[in-house]
Amino acid sequence: MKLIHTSDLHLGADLHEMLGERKGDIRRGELEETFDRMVDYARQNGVRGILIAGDLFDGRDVDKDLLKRILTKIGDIPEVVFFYVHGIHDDLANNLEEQKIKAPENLYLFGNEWESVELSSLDGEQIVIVTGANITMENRQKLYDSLSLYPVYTNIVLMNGQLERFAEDGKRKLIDIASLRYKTINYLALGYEHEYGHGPLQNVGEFCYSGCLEGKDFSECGEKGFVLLEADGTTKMMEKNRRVTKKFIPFAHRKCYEIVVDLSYVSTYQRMMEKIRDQVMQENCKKQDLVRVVLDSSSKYLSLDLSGVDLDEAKKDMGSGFFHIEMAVR
Ligand SMILES: [Mn+2]
Repeated sequence: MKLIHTSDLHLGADLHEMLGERKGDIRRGELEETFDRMVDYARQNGVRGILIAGDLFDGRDVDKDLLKRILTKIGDIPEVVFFYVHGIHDDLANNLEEQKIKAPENLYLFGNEWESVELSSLDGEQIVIVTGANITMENRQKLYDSLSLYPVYTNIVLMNGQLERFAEDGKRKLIDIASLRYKTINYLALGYEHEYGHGPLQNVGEFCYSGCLEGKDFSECGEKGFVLLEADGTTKMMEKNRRVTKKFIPFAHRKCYEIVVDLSYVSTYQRMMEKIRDQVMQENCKKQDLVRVVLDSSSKYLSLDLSGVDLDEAKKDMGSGFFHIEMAVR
């Protein structure tokens, strides 16, 4: 059975400060278009479920029209079931309550205690159990003790939070991997990190962050997309070692690049521009991409006075080859 794992779409994000009025609007629209494209992909490829591991929206206040459009898009394909836990920024259950809107029947919102949903393939041959809960400040201690799964099934668990080893203080929503290790989870679908990443849980299972679907700024560089899962959901009880295999699918419309240019032995402005262009070309940035060029001033072989370089001028000299370009000295 095929499933999609996604998170941190941040629909409705305000990108005007970085991109200006016109391009900010374009980019905000594109975040939504990529969501739509992913849903179309699900329909066209026989995907049975979409796991949204939080931060579907950029904030707790969601524009009513945006909310309606997304719910309509979801409701339009009843053959795909959507599962949702909230992230640190969004809270869809609250939006629906405040706006007095009913969720489509194929959208499942998990609550603050564990719930398990049986997802069967359309032909009824396969079953996967999707279990999820929102982590809150109140439940985050006891949540791990209360999770119990039936090992005869293929178990997918949906959560949003930071891995414990990266958390700096006690106030975060934490994913306690050590406590989840022996819970017979085949795949732990996580949201929070905007970068794709994964690791082992036990001999068969693993945890994975899908990362965001589109890079919005230069803290989100590199390939962005979703995770396509193939879950072995056989109902034959004899089968052991049920597996969920994953594949990262690059899906973003645009990519963000931060390119650090070493200016050692570069003595003229012309030579600097050549070096920038060479490096941008090597990185294979496309015209639809967002590029930030960082001039590295830390070299002890620096002979060009960077304080005398007009960055706006240099940006103009780069031409209008990209959707967005910016320059900085570091
Ligand atoms: Mn996020």
